Amino acid sequence: MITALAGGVGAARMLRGLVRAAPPGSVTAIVNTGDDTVLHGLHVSPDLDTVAYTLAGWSDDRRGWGLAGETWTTMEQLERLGGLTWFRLGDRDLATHLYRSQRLAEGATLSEVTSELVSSMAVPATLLPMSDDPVRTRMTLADGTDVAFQQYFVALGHAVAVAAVHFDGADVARPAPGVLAAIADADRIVVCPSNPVVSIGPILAVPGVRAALAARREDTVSVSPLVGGAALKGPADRLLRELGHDATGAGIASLYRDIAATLVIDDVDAADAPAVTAAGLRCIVAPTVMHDVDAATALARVVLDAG
Ligand code: FO1
Repeated sequence: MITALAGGVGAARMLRGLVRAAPPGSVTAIVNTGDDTVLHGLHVSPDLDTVAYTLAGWSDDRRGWGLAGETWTTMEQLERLGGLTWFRLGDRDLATHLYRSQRLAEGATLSEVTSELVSSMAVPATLLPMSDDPVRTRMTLADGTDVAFQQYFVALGHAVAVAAVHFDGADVARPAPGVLAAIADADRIVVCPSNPVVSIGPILAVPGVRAALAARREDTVSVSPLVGGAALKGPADRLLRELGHDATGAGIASLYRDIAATLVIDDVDAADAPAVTAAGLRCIVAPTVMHDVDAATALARVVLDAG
């Protein structure tokens, strides 16, 4: 059984490789919900949807989120009405938010709704929200203002300096059903190449999760989301530096030291290996850029074979 900690795009690509490299039905992803937001009265779970769409083969890989072949007529009409359109919801993507919001209004939990969507999309993995309780990532910007994650990531295009990150609700959130068991029972645990601060961080902030992972440290392999000190997509490197960490393999190693015994870094960062080892993690140097499914599958094999 493989359990993966997952955020958005990088994790979705890693999971696509893991699903191909591991036995059928053996992959469980614990997915970040700190990016979740309510817009137009609809509950949107970006990372759950990005992972589900990617594993279902429905995703628009170029855009990195949402559905392939998407149309935007509802957004165009909403524009005419003077509605909220900075967060783009495609016509087909809206169906997911309508389904999830209706089921939540009926009293279903996020886990139950996720399980229903996974089976209707025939997603070849188990997807668990990190929690069924609301946890919302918020950014304190360098100028002191406090904004919700999507405001930072989309409305501001994450082109602003961050002074602090916090996860509203994390202190009273409970791991979703199956999360602690997926950690305790896994043969291998993978920390996917997601943003360590705002994608993996919220998962670790759910009480009980970090301790459960620490107990499985020896069986946990983490994959750096940085290549040559930069994130392939999103603000991971800048965020790390703004929050006082090094945007290097050693910086990632220091963040994951208590939960993972191994860190995989890209070939271009091979010179970082001694610093990763010095930080107390075994370092594996391998190609980590998953430009296609075969590359993702090769990386998944590196992670699964990291004995
Ligand atoms: N990202 C954007 O940069 N612009 C958008 O308009 C946008 C809309 C959107 C709608 C649904 C969804 O599931 C994701 C969406 N994203 C958008 C990506 C989203 O902000 C990120 O996937 C995560 O929150 C960070 O990984």
